[in-house]
Amino acid sequence: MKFPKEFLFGGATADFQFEGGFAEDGRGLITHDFVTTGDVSTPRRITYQTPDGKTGAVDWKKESMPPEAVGYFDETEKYPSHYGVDFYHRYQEDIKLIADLGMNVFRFSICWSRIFPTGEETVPNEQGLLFYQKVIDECQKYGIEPLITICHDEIPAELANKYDGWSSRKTITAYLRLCQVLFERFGKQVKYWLTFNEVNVLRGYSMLGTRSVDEQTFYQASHHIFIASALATKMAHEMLPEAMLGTMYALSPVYPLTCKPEDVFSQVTARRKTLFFSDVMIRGTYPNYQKKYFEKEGIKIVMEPGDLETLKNHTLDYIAFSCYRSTTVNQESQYDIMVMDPNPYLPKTKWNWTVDPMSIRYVLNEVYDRYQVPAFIVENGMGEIDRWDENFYVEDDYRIDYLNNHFKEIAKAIEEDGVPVLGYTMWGIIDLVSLSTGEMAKRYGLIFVDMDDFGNGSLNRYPKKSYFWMKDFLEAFHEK
Ligand code: BGP
Repeated sequence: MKFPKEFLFGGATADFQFEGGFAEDGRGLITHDFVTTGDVSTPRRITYQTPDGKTGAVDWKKESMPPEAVGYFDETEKYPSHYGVDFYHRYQEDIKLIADLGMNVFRFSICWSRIFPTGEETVPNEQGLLFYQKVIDECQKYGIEPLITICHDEIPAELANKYDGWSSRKTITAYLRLCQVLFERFGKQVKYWLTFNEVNVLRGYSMLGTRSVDEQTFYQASHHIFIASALATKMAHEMLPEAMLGTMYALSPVYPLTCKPEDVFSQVTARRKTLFFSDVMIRGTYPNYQKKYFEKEGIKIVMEPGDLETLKNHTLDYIAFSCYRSTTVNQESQYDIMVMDPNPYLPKTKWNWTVDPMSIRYVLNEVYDRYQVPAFIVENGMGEIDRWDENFYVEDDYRIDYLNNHFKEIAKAIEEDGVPVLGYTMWGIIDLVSLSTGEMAKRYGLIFVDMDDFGNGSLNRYPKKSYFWMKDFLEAFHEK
Protein backbone atom coordinates (compact mmCIF):
# COMPACT_ATOMS: atom_id res chain seq x y z
CA MET A 1 0.00 0.00 0.00
CA LYS A 2 1.39 3.39 -0.96
CA PHE A 3 0.08 6.75 0.18
CA PRO A 4 1.48 10.17 -0.73
CA LYS A 5 3.83 11.68 1.88
CA GLU A 6 1.53 14.61 2.60
CA PHE A 7 -1.56 12.36 2.97
CA LEU A 8 -3.65 13.23 6.06
CA PHE A 9 -4.59 10.22 8.17
CA GLY A 10 -6.84 10.75 11.17
CA GLY A 11 -10.11 10.42 13.01
CA ALA A 12 -13.55 12.06 12.82
CA THR A 13 -16.22 13.04 15.38
CA ALA A 14 -19.27 15.32 15.72
CA ASP A 15 -20.10 17.61 18.62
CA PHE A 16 -23.45 16.31 19.85
CA GLN A 17 -22.35 12.68 19.62
CA PHE A 18 -19.09 13.31 21.40
CA GLU A 19 -18.78 16.40 23.57
CA GLY A 20 -21.32 16.29 26.37
CA GLY A 21 -20.84 19.48 28.42
CA PHE A 22 -24.48 20.08 27.61
CA ALA A 23 -25.42 22.86 30.00
CA GLU A 24 -21.97 24.34 30.42
CA ASP A 25 -20.35 27.67 29.70
CA GLY A 26 -23.35 29.30 28.12
CA ARG A 27 -24.17 26.60 25.56
CA GLY A 28 -27.66 27.03 24.10
CA LEU A 29 -29.88 24.22 22.86
CA ILE A 30 -29.53 22.54 19.50
CA THR A 31 -32.12 20.43 17.74
CA HIS A 32 -30.41 17.17 18.72
CA ASP A 33 -30.81 17.95 22.42
CA PHE A 34 -34.45 16.84 22.21
CA VAL A 35 -33.69 13.41 20.79
CA THR A 36 -33.72 10.38 23.09
CA THR A 37 -31.68 7.19 22.98
CA GLY A 38 -33.46 4.54 20.98
CA ASP A 39 -35.92 6.94 19.39
CA VAL A 40 -34.03 9.36 17.25
CA SER A 41 -37.00 10.21 15.08
CA THR A 42 -39.23 11.66 17.80
CA PRO A 43 -37.87 14.72 19.54
CA ARG A 44 -39.35 15.20 23.07
CA ARG A 45 -39.81 17.50 26.00
CA ILE A 46 -36.76 18.30 28.02
CA THR A 47 -36.77 19.34 31.64
CA TYR A 48 -34.54 21.94 33.23
CA GLN A 49 -33.81 23.72 36.43
CA THR A 50 -32.92 27.33 37.19
CA PRO A 51 -30.26 28.58 39.64
CA ASP A 52 -32.90 29.19 42.32
CA GLY A 53 -33.96 25.55 42.14
CA LYS A 54 -37.14 26.04 40.11
CA THR A 55 -37.89 23.42 37.50
CA GLY A 56 -39.76 23.43 34.24
CA ALA A 57 -40.05 21.72 30.88
CA VAL A 58 -40.01 22.78 27.27
CA ASP A 59 -41.65 21.00 24.41
CA TRP A 60 -40.02 20.49 21.07
CA LYS A 61 -41.16 23.15 18.62
CA LYS A 62 -43.41 24.89 21.11
CA GLU A 63 -41.42 26.80 23.68
CA SER A 64 -37.88 27.96 24.19
CA MET A 65 -35.72 27.08 27.15
CA PRO A 66 -35.49 30.11 29.47
CA PRO A 67 -32.02 31.65 29.29
CA GLU A 68 -31.52 31.24 33.04
CA ALA A 69 -31.90 27.44 32.89
CA VAL A 70 -28.76 25.79 34.18
CA GLY A 71 -29.29 22.14 33.70
CA TYR A 72 -31.29 19.21 32.54
CA PHE A 73 -32.38 16.71 35.15
CA ASP A 74 -34.94 14.19 33.91
CA GLU A 75 -33.93 10.72 35.04
CA THR A 76 -36.56 8.84 33.09
CA GLU A 77 -35.27 9.43 29.60
CA LYS A 78 -31.78 9.51 28.14
CA TYR A 79 -30.72 12.16 25.70
CA PRO A 80 -27.34 11.24 24.17
CA SER A 81 -26.32 14.78 23.28
CA HIS A 82 -26.57 15.77 26.94
CA TYR A 83 -23.61 13.62 27.88
CA GLY A 84 -21.88 12.39 24.66
CA VAL A 85 -18.68 10.74 25.82
CA ASP A 86 -17.43 13.82 27.64
CA PHE A 87 -14.88 15.09 25.13
CA TYR A 88 -15.69 18.51 26.57
CA HIS A 89 -13.71 17.65 29.68
CA ARG A 90 -11.37 15.00 28.26
CA TYR A 91 -10.17 16.69 25.08
CA GLN A 92 -6.54 16.71 26.21
CA GLU A 93 -6.47 12.99 26.92
CA ASP A 94 -8.37 12.23 23.71
CA ILE A 95 -6.16 14.32 21.44
CA LYS A 96 -3.08 12.78 23.03
CA LEU A 97 -4.42 9.29 22.31
CA ILE A 98 -4.96 10.30 18.69
CA ALA A 99 -1.48 11.85 18.49
CA ASP A 100 0.12 8.74 19.99
CA LEU A 101 -1.43 6.75 17.16
CA GLY A 102 0.62 8.80 14.71
CA MET A 103 -2.38 10.58 13.20
CA ASN A 104 -1.95 13.98 11.61
CA VAL A 105 -5.54 15.21 11.21
CA PHE A 106 -8.53 15.40 13.54
CA ARG A 107 -12.03 16.18 12.29
CA PHE A 108 -14.49 17.68 14.76
CA SER A 109 -17.55 19.88 14.47
CA ILE A 110 -18.55 23.13 16.08
CA CYS A 111 -21.61 23.15 18.30
CA TRP A 112 -23.32 26.21 16.87
CA SER A 113 -25.17 27.03 20.09
CA ARG A 114 -21.92 27.13 22.09
CA ILE A 115 -20.95 30.14 19.97
CA PHE A 116 -24.37 31.68 19.39
CA PRO A 117 -26.74 30.13 21.94
CA THR A 118 -29.93 31.02 20.05
CA GLY A 119 -28.28 31.61 16.68
CA GLU A 120 -29.38 35.24 16.67
CA GLU A 121 -27.02 37.00 19.06
CA THR A 122 -24.74 39.56 17.50
CA VAL A 123 -21.90 38.96 19.98
CA PRO A 124 -20.47 35.43 20.25
CA ASN A 125 -20.18 33.52 23.51
CA GLU A 126 -16.49 33.79 24.39
CA GLN A 127 -16.54 30.67 26.57
CA GLY A 128 -17.73 28.59 23.63
CA LEU A 129 -14.97 29.97 21.42
CA LEU A 130 -12.44 29.31 24.15
CA PHE A 131 -13.29 25.61 24.18
CA TYR A 132 -12.61 25.22 20.46
CA GLN A 133 -9.51 27.40 20.76
CA LYS A 134 -8.17 24.95 23.34
CA VAL A 135 -8.99 21.97 21.11
CA ILE A 136 -7.20 23.57 18.14
CA ASP A 137 -4.17 24.53 20.27
CA GLU A 138 -3.99 21.00 21.59
CA CYS A 139 -4.02 19.63 18.03
CA GLN A 140 -1.31 22.06 17.02
CA LYS A 141 0.86 20.97 19.93
CA TYR A 142 1.09 17.52 18.31
CA GLY A 143 1.27 18.65 14.71
CA ILE A 144 -2.29 17.53 14.05
CA GLU A 145 -4.20 19.41 11.35
CA PRO A 146 -7.70 20.37 12.55
CA LEU A 147 -10.47 19.67 10.02
CA ILE A 148 -13.54 21.61 11.11
CA THR A 149 -17.13 20.83 10.21
CA ILE A 150 -18.95 24.12 10.68
CA CYS A 151 -22.40 22.53 10.76
CA HIS A 152 -22.87 18.83 11.44
CA ASP A 153 -26.59 18.02 11.16
CA GLU A 154 -27.78 20.55 13.71
CA ILE A 155 -29.07 24.05 14.25
CA PRO A 156 -29.77 26.06 17.38
CA ALA A 157 -33.22 24.96 18.59
CA GLU A 158 -34.31 28.58 18.53
CA LEU A 159 -33.79 28.80 14.76
CA ALA A 160 -35.82 25.62 14.35
CA ASN A 161 -38.60 27.02 16.51
CA LYS A 162 -38.80 30.44 14.95
CA TYR A 163 -38.02 29.81 11.31
CA ASP A 164 -38.20 26.06 10.70
CA GLY A 165 -34.45 26.15 10.31
CA TRP A 166 -33.20 26.04 6.76
CA SER A 167 -36.70 26.58 5.38
CA SER A 168 -35.96 30.25 5.90
CA ARG A 169 -33.28 32.54 4.49
CA LYS A 170 -32.90 33.99 7.98
CA THR A 171 -30.91 30.88 8.84
CA ILE A 172 -28.41 31.79 6.09
CA THR A 173 -27.69 35.08 7.85
CA ALA A 174 -27.26 33.34 11.19
CA TYR A 175 -24.95 30.72 9.66
CA LEU A 176 -22.74 33.34 8.01
CA ARG A 177 -22.39 35.14 11.33
CA LEU A 178 -21.07 31.89 12.77
CA CYS A 179 -18.68 31.39 9.83
CA GLN A 180 -17.29 34.90 10.12
CA VAL A 181 -16.45 34.44 13.80
CA LEU A 182 -14.84 31.04 13.15
CA PHE A 183 -12.77 32.30 10.23
CA GLU A 184 -11.66 35.37 12.20
CA ARG A 185 -10.72 33.47 15.33
CA PHE A 186 -9.36 30.23 13.95
CA GLY A 187 -8.50 30.98 10.33
CA LYS A 188 -4.78 31.31 11.01
CA GLN A 189 -4.59 27.84 12.50
CA VAL A 190 -7.13 25.97 10.39
CA LYS A 191 -6.77 25.29 6.68
CA TYR A 192 -9.45 22.64 6.01
CA TRP A 193 -13.13 23.49 6.52
CA LEU A 194 -16.35 21.64 5.79
CA THR A 195 -19.34 23.93 5.42
CA PHE A 196 -21.86 21.13 6.12
CA ASN A 197 -22.07 17.44 6.90
CA GLU A 198 -23.97 15.07 4.58
CA VAL A 199 -26.05 17.82 2.96
CA ASN A 200 -27.75 15.29 0.74
CA VAL A 201 -29.35 13.62 3.75
CA LEU A 202 -31.09 16.64 5.20
CA ARG A 203 -32.59 15.16 8.33
CA GLY A 204 -35.90 16.82 9.06
CA TYR A 205 -35.74 17.17 12.79
CA SER A 206 -32.13 18.23 13.00
CA MET A 207 -31.91 20.78 10.21
CA LEU A 208 -35.46 22.04 9.89
CA GLY A 209 -37.15 21.18 13.13
CA THR A 210 -39.91 19.24 11.37
CA ARG A 211 -40.35 15.52 11.56
CA SER A 212 -41.48 14.84 8.05
CA VAL A 213 -40.31 16.94 5.17
CA ASP A 214 -42.12 17.20 1.85
CA GLU A 215 -40.03 17.50 -1.30
CA GLN A 216 -40.85 21.16 -1.88
CA THR A 217 -39.56 22.08 1.59
CA PHE A 218 -36.59 19.74 1.30
CA TYR A 219 -35.33 21.26 -1.94
CA GLN A 220 -36.07 24.84 -0.88
CA ALA A 221 -34.12 24.30 2.34
CA SER A 222 -31.34 22.68 0.32
CA HIS A 223 -31.20 25.77 -1.89
CA HIS A 224 -30.70 27.92 1.20
CA ILE A 225 -27.92 25.61 2.32
CA PHE A 226 -26.27 25.86 -1.13
CA ILE A 227 -26.33 29.66 -0.90
CA ALA A 228 -25.06 29.65 2.68
CA SER A 229 -22.20 27.34 1.72
CA ALA A 230 -21.29 29.35 -1.39
CA LEU A 231 -21.26 32.61 0.60
CA ALA A 232 -19.17 31.01 3.35
CA THR A 233 -16.74 29.82 0.66
CA LYS A 234 -16.58 33.34 -0.76
CA MET A 235 -15.97 34.78 2.71
CA ALA A 236 -13.23 32.29 3.51
CA HIS A 237 -11.48 32.80 0.18
CA GLU A 238 -11.48 36.56 0.73
CA MET A 239 -10.34 36.40 4.34
CA LEU A 240 -8.00 33.41 4.22
CA PRO A 241 -6.19 32.83 0.94
CA GLU A 242 -4.81 29.46 2.09
CA ALA A 243 -8.15 28.04 3.22
CA MET A 244 -9.60 24.94 1.54
CA LEU A 245 -13.38 24.73 1.59
CA GLY A 246 -15.33 21.55 1.11
CA THR A 247 -18.75 20.13 1.91
CA MET A 248 -19.42 16.59 2.98
CA TYR A 249 -21.80 14.27 1.11
CA ALA A 250 -23.03 10.82 2.05
CA LEU A 251 -21.78 8.93 -1.00
CA SER A 252 -21.95 5.24 -0.12
CA PRO A 253 -22.64 4.00 -3.66
CA VAL A 254 -25.68 2.38 -5.18
CA TYR A 255 -25.27 -0.45 -7.70
CA PRO A 256 -27.77 -1.86 -10.18
CA LEU A 257 -29.13 -5.11 -8.77
CA THR A 258 -28.86 -6.83 -12.15
CA CYS A 259 -27.59 -6.09 -15.66
CA LYS A 260 -31.14 -5.70 -16.93
CA PRO A 261 -30.99 -2.33 -18.76
CA GLU A 262 -33.93 -0.96 -16.77
CA ASP A 263 -32.12 -1.77 -13.52
CA VAL A 264 -28.94 -0.16 -14.79
CA PHE A 265 -30.77 3.00 -15.70
CA SER A 266 -32.55 3.05 -12.36
CA GLN A 267 -29.07 3.23 -10.83
CA VAL A 268 -28.37 6.38 -12.87
CA THR A 269 -31.51 8.11 -11.63
CA ALA A 270 -31.04 6.89 -8.06
CA ARG A 271 -27.48 8.18 -7.95
CA ARG A 272 -28.57 11.59 -9.18
CA LYS A 273 -30.62 11.99 -6.02
CA THR A 274 -27.28 12.13 -4.24
CA LEU A 275 -24.99 13.72 -6.82
CA PHE A 276 -27.44 16.56 -7.42
CA PHE A 277 -26.04 18.22 -4.28
CA SER A 278 -22.41 18.05 -5.28
CA ASP A 279 -23.33 18.95 -8.88
CA VAL A 280 -24.79 22.26 -7.69
CA MET A 281 -22.02 23.01 -5.22
CA ILE A 282 -19.00 21.92 -7.28
CA ARG A 283 -20.14 22.49 -10.86
CA GLY A 284 -21.92 25.63 -9.66
CA THR A 285 -25.19 25.14 -11.49
CA TYR A 286 -28.51 23.30 -11.19
CA PRO A 287 -28.26 20.29 -13.54
CA ASN A 288 -30.80 19.74 -16.32
CA TYR A 289 -32.00 16.40 -14.93
CA GLN A 290 -33.00 18.18 -11.71
CA LYS A 291 -34.74 21.06 -13.48
CA LYS A 292 -36.79 18.48 -15.38
CA TYR A 293 -37.57 16.66 -12.15
CA PHE A 294 -38.75 19.89 -10.51
CA GLU A 295 -40.95 20.61 -13.54
CA LYS A 296 -42.49 17.15 -13.43
CA GLU A 297 -43.15 17.26 -9.69
CA GLY A 298 -44.33 20.87 -9.63
CA ILE A 299 -41.48 21.90 -7.30
CA LYS A 300 -40.64 25.60 -7.43
CA ILE A 301 -37.47 26.89 -5.85
CA VAL A 302 -37.78 30.49 -4.72
CA MET A 303 -34.52 32.29 -5.48
CA GLU A 304 -33.31 35.82 -4.96
CA PRO A 305 -31.61 37.80 -7.72
CA GLY A 306 -27.93 36.91 -7.73
CA ASP A 307 -28.36 33.41 -6.28
CA LEU A 308 -27.34 31.63 -9.48
CA GLU A 309 -24.23 33.82 -9.84
CA THR A 310 -23.33 33.11 -6.22
CA LEU A 311 -23.49 29.37 -6.89
CA LYS A 312 -21.47 29.70 -10.08
CA ASN A 313 -18.75 31.94 -8.64
CA HIS A 314 -18.08 30.25 -5.30
CA THR A 315 -17.70 26.55 -5.82
CA LEU A 316 -15.84 24.22 -3.45
CA ASP A 317 -12.12 23.45 -3.45
CA TYR A 318 -12.50 19.76 -2.72
CA ILE A 319 -15.17 17.11 -2.30
CA ALA A 320 -15.50 15.40 1.06
CA PHE A 321 -17.60 12.33 1.59
CA SER A 322 -18.65 9.53 3.87
CA CYS A 323 -18.63 5.99 2.55
CA TYR A 324 -19.48 3.08 4.81
CA ARG A 325 -21.26 0.55 2.63
CA SER A 326 -23.04 0.10 -0.68
CA THR A 327 -26.61 -0.65 -1.57
CA THR A 328 -28.52 -1.77 -4.66
CA VAL A 329 -31.44 -0.57 -6.71
CA ASN A 330 -33.66 -2.06 -9.38
CA GLN A 331 -36.47 -0.91 -11.60
CA GLU A 332 -39.09 -1.63 -8.95
CA SER A 333 -37.43 -0.30 -5.84
CA GLN A 334 -38.14 3.16 -4.52
CA TYR A 335 -34.57 4.24 -3.91
CA ASP A 336 -33.89 5.78 -0.53
CA ILE A 337 -30.32 6.45 0.55
CA MET A 338 -31.10 5.36 4.10
CA VAL A 339 -32.57 2.01 3.08
CA MET A 340 -30.16 -0.91 2.91
CA ASP A 341 -31.10 -3.07 -0.06
CA PRO A 342 -29.35 -6.42 -0.10
CA ASN A 343 -26.39 -7.40 -2.21
CA PRO A 344 -25.92 -11.17 -2.39
CA TYR A 345 -22.15 -10.80 -2.89
CA LEU A 346 -21.40 -8.91 0.32
CA PRO A 347 -21.36 -9.66 4.04
CA LYS A 348 -23.27 -7.35 6.40
CA THR A 349 -22.86 -5.89 9.88
CA LYS A 350 -25.45 -6.33 12.64
CA TRP A 351 -27.07 -3.11 11.46
CA ASN A 352 -27.42 -4.55 7.96
CA TRP A 353 -24.72 -2.31 6.51
CA THR A 354 -22.84 -4.16 3.78
CA VAL A 355 -19.08 -4.47 4.08
CA ASP A 356 -17.76 -3.44 0.68
CA PRO A 357 -14.16 -2.18 0.54
CA MET A 358 -14.29 -1.63 -3.23
CA SER A 359 -17.08 0.88 -2.75
CA ILE A 360 -14.54 3.45 -1.65
CA ARG A 361 -12.43 3.07 -4.79
CA TYR A 362 -15.64 3.24 -6.80
CA VAL A 363 -16.66 6.55 -5.20
CA LEU A 364 -13.20 8.10 -5.45
CA ASN A 365 -13.18 7.39 -9.18
CA GLU A 366 -16.77 8.45 -9.66
CA VAL A 367 -16.29 11.88 -8.07
CA TYR A 368 -12.93 12.59 -9.66
CA ASP A 369 -14.25 11.69 -13.12
CA ARG A 370 -17.19 13.99 -12.51
CA TYR A 371 -15.58 16.99 -10.81
CA GLN A 372 -11.76 16.94 -11.17
CA VAL A 373 -11.25 18.29 -7.67
CA PRO A 374 -9.35 16.48 -4.92
CA ALA A 375 -11.28 14.19 -2.61
CA PHE A 376 -11.19 13.85 1.17
CA ILE A 377 -12.68 10.72 2.74
CA VAL A 378 -13.95 12.17 6.00
CA GLU A 379 -16.03 9.25 7.26
CA ASN A 380 -15.59 5.51 6.96
CA GLY A 381 -15.51 2.82 9.59
CA MET A 382 -17.27 -0.14 11.10
CA GLY A 383 -20.05 0.12 13.68
CA GLU A 384 -20.23 -3.18 15.55
CA ILE A 385 -21.09 -4.70 18.90
CA ASP A 386 -17.77 -5.01 20.70
CA ARG A 387 -17.07 -7.45 23.54
CA TRP A 388 -14.51 -6.61 26.20
CA ASP A 389 -12.66 -8.48 28.91
CA GLU A 390 -12.19 -7.55 32.58
CA ASN A 391 -9.51 -5.02 31.55
CA PHE A 392 -11.85 -3.43 29.00
CA TYR A 393 -9.72 -4.80 26.16
CA VAL A 394 -11.56 -5.37 22.87
CA GLU A 395 -10.21 -7.80 20.27
CA ASP A 396 -11.81 -6.26 17.20
CA ASP A 397 -10.23 -8.19 14.35
CA TYR A 398 -13.33 -7.54 12.23
CA ARG A 399 -12.60 -3.79 12.45
CA ILE A 400 -8.95 -4.32 11.56
CA ASP A 401 -9.99 -6.31 8.47
CA TYR A 402 -12.54 -3.69 7.52
CA LEU A 403 -10.02 -0.84 7.75
CA ASN A 404 -7.15 -2.71 6.15
CA ASN A 405 -9.28 -3.75 3.17
CA HIS A 406 -10.61 -0.24 2.69
CA PHE A 407 -7.12 1.26 2.91
CA LYS A 408 -5.96 -1.09 0.13
CA GLU A 409 -8.72 0.17 -2.13
CA ILE A 410 -7.92 3.82 -1.37
CA ALA A 411 -4.27 3.16 -2.19
CA LYS A 412 -5.31 1.60 -5.51
CA ALA A 413 -7.46 4.63 -6.36
CA ILE A 414 -4.43 6.85 -5.78
CA GLU A 415 -1.75 4.62 -7.30
CA GLU A 416 -3.55 2.89 -10.14
CA ASP A 417 -6.34 5.31 -11.01
CA GLY A 418 -4.55 8.60 -10.32
CA VAL A 419 -7.22 10.10 -8.08
CA PRO A 420 -5.90 12.96 -5.93
CA VAL A 421 -6.92 12.20 -2.34
CA LEU A 422 -6.15 14.68 0.42
CA GLY A 423 -6.74 12.36 3.33
CA TYR A 424 -8.85 9.98 5.35
CA THR A 425 -10.52 10.44 8.72
CA MET A 426 -11.96 7.33 10.32
CA TRP A 427 -15.41 7.79 11.80
CA GLY A 428 -15.80 7.59 15.53
CA ILE A 429 -12.10 7.15 16.27
CA ILE A 430 -13.09 7.16 19.94
CA ASP A 431 -16.40 5.35 20.65
CA LEU A 432 -19.28 7.81 20.54
CA VAL A 433 -23.06 7.85 20.32
CA SER A 434 -24.63 6.65 17.07
CA LEU A 435 -26.43 9.25 15.01
CA SER A 436 -29.03 7.00 13.44
CA THR A 437 -29.91 4.94 16.52
CA GLY A 438 -28.74 7.01 19.50
CA GLU A 439 -27.03 3.89 20.84
CA MET A 440 -23.65 3.51 22.44
CA ALA A 441 -23.73 -0.18 21.54
CA LYS A 442 -22.90 0.62 17.92
CA ARG A 443 -19.22 1.27 18.40
CA TYR A 444 -16.79 2.48 15.75
CA GLY A 445 -13.73 3.44 17.76
CA LEU A 446 -10.14 2.31 17.97
CA ILE A 447 -10.52 3.51 21.53
CA PHE A 448 -13.13 1.95 23.78
CA VAL A 449 -15.19 4.21 26.04
CA ASP A 450 -16.65 2.66 29.16
CA MET A 451 -20.24 3.79 28.83
CA ASP A 452 -23.46 1.95 27.98
CA ASP A 453 -26.72 2.92 26.30
CA PHE A 454 -28.08 4.26 29.58
CA GLY A 455 -25.17 6.59 30.24
CA ASN A 456 -23.64 4.28 32.90
CA GLY A 457 -19.89 3.75 33.08
CA SER A 458 -16.68 5.46 34.08
CA LEU A 459 -16.18 7.06 30.64
CA ASN A 460 -12.57 5.91 30.83
CA ARG A 461 -10.78 5.29 27.55
CA TYR A 462 -9.09 1.97 26.63
CA PRO A 463 -7.22 1.27 23.36
CA LYS A 464 -8.63 -1.70 21.44
CA LYS A 465 -6.62 -4.20 19.44
CA SER A 466 -7.36 -2.08 16.35
CA TYR A 467 -5.61 0.88 18.05
CA PHE A 468 -2.33 -1.01 18.15
CA TRP A 469 -2.83 -2.27 14.62
CA MET A 470 -3.41 1.29 13.40
CA LYS A 471 -0.35 2.55 15.26
CA ASP A 472 1.83 0.00 13.46
CA PHE A 473 0.19 0.81 10.16
CA LEU A 474 0.81 4.55 10.59
CA GLU A 475 4.38 4.00 11.71
CA ALA A 476 5.07 2.16 8.47
CA PHE A 477 3.21 4.87 6.56
CA HIS A 478 5.33 7.67 8.06
CA GLU A 479 8.55 5.82 7.27
CA LYS A 480 7.82 5.86 3.54
C1 BGP B 1 -22.97 9.75 9.27
C2 BGP B 1 -22.90 10.91 10.20
C3 BGP B 1 -22.19 10.68 11.48
C4 BGP B 1 -22.17 9.27 11.98
C5 BGP B 1 -22.08 8.22 10.92
C6 BGP B 1 -22.35 6.80 11.37
O1 BGP B 1 -24.21 9.75 8.67
O2 BGP B 1 -22.30 12.01 9.58
O3 BGP B 1 -22.59 11.66 12.40
O4 BGP B 1 -22.87 9.01 13.07
O5 BGP B 1 -22.88 8.48 9.81
O6 BGP B 1 -23.71 6.58 11.51
P1 BGP B 1 -24.37 5.96 12.79
O7 BGP B 1 -23.88 6.76 13.94
O8 BGP B 1 -25.81 6.12 12.60
O9 BGP B 1 -23.94 4.56 12.82
